[in-house]
Amino acid sequence: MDHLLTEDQKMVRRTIREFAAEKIQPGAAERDEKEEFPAEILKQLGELGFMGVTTSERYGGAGLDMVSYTLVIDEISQADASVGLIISVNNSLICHPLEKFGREEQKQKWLVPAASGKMLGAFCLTEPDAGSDAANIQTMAEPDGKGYVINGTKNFITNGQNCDLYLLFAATDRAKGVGGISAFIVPRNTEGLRAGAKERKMGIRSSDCCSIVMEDVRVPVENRLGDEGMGFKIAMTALDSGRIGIASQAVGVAQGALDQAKAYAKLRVQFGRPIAEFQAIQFKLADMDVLVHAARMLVYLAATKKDRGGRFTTEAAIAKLFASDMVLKVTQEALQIHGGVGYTKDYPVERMLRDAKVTEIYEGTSEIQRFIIARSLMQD
Ligand code: COS
Repeated sequence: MDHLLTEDQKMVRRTIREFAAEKIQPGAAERDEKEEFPAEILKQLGELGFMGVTTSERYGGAGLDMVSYTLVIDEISQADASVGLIISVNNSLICHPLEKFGREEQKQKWLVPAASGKMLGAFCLTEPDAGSDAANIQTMAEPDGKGYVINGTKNFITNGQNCDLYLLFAATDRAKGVGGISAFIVPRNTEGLRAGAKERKMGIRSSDCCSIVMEDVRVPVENRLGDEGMGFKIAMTALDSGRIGIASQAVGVAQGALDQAKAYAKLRVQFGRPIAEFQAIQFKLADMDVLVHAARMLVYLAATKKDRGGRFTTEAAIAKLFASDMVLKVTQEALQIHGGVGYTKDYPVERMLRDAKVTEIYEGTSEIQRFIIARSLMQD
């Protein structure tokens, strides 16, 4: 895909590739094992401008395009998918909606630190009874004259324990359904808000994920993002970008697994020669390469559509659906090529396979992506 990239985009990719090889990849297995949050890496990524890749420079970001953003997530995820996720959430689900929907004072107060890596954000939409049915949120934000009093529980919140601010969605008028949901910026140390225990996950283990419980959490009116009732649209708009980020993450994990499988096949000798010389293995590698290329192209199509303006909901859903299905196939084949050692923690492919699964689940399951794609087909 190199011929599709500008010199600037290639330079971004070179920078993040070098950083990932030197600073992210070496500790990835240990962080996964210990479920250790990569705080120091995030600080350095912030200094390089990668916490707000597409955020304009005047708000502390790098001011780059969406294609560059996908390259950043792709390269990071080749080294460590957990870091890829943390960065993707802060970029797509925090900085993007703050820039698009925030008032100038909100941007100065929250976006500038979030985009420059001084604050980390978490996106609080999901609830025990509102997963795929995101409009069914039960968390209530009741006006109290000065602002709002929020009560409710969120779950599966990425960055929940380590963030500085939450972008939180709550119903301000339940009778209005989807049109009665509003978005709020809530600092983590707000009284009445508590982060629950860290989920013990199958993969993406160095990114923390927990529930958030709110009991009479008071939020001033100036912390409402957008008008009352705009929350659902803000969430869906953020998720459109988020899905491109997750698709890029899947492409990165798959590329990482393919590279590992290729290297191992060249080294592993059976029947007197490296297994890479057997057509059975070469064909597997060829099929994996085709899948990674195809997914990366779909990511590129979605990102360029966003860069050119206009709605890209369907393109993002197509990229995420294909890439998350693809990464499972590719990581399974990579492990198969490794044989017995692939099933051990001595090689990174087992981690990559565990990390891959969740791309079919978070930021909209594959079933939701199919629903979005089918609905758009029916509207044609
Ligand atoms: N961008 C802008 N606006 C959007 C939008 C988008 N991508 N998607 C929906 N909207 C708007 C619609 O235009 C509609 O507005 P109007 O009433 O003014 O027409 C409103 O939001 C309601 O949309 P819709 O009718 O599509 O809502 P549904 O309840 O049918 O929900 C799905 C649609 C299923 C697509 C949505 O709930 C969804 O994405 N669910 C998955 C949630 C998710 O990804 N969770 C993961 C959380 S983060 S790990």
